[in-house]
Amino acid sequence: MAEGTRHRDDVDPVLVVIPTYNEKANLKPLLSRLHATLPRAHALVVDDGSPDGTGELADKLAATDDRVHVLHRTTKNGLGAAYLAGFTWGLQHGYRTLVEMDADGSHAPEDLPRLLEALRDSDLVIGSRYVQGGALVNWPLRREILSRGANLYSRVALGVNISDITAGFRAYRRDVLEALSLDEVVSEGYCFQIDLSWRTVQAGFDVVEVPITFTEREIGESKMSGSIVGEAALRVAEWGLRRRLTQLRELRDHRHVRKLRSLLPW
Ligand SMILES: Nc1nc2c(ncn2[C@@H]2O[C@H](COP(=O)(O)OP(=O)(O)OP(=O)(O)O)[C@@H](O)[C@H]2O)c(=O)[nH]1
Ligand SMILES: [Mg+2]
Repeated sequence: MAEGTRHRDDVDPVLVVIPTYNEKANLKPLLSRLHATLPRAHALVVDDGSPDGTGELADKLAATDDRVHVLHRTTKNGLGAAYLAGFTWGLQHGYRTLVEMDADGSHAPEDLPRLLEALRDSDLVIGSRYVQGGALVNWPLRREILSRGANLYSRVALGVNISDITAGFRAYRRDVLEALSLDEVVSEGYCFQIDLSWRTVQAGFDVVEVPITFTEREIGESKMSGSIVGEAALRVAEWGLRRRLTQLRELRDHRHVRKLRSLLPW
């Protein structure tokens, strides 16, 4: 990257929102890697009362590092609610760039400068596993099939040209988040990622994907569940149907206009 095009996080720090639930062993190494890559980046840990003490560890780290902030929530309310709380905090505190990143090490902070670079010419940058150059490390085949299936399903239902719409490593410009009526978002699991992408596309913002290497977590447990998959399947079907209905209505109105025009003498 040329010096002149490097993200100026010294003058305008990005906020990296990191939702956590039982990520005690992962948090410190992740923040170290983040700050080794982007020394001025701010991190906001959004912890849902992790029983393993992740929240307390985050407080300890924040006490000696001005770049680390913590938001405590009392109950485990899902990834979506944690991100919404984090975004609200970030917007209130004036950050102009807000990043989503998992705490489990699946998203490499070393990829972040490329995401931020791409954000200079777009509104949302998605770190994608499924564009040319993207990669998966140690992901079980069944997880890959589920993820690719969810992406294909969303692509067909919503008609959006995004290869990795469920990806959770992303950078948003604040204007996008301000425009999206976040208070209406109720998606909880990875459906949250599809939901925000869909809203961003519908609002007319530019979405760009950059390749990332996604690495399966080494420590801790996945929070993926059947209900998370079910939520995404149902909601995406509903949005897809709404989209088709709107298209049909537009087609009907268009036909009416053409018919009326054909009746006019001029
Ligand atoms: N605050 C909060 N964080 C959560 C919640 N559920 C998951 N997370 C965090 O969100 C990130 C992604 O969760 P994972 O368990 O890795 O889920 P995933 O990445 O979809 O699934 P895997 O690929 O199996 O790891 C991690 O940092 C989790 O700690 C939640 O209910 N509240
Ligand atoms: Mg994960």
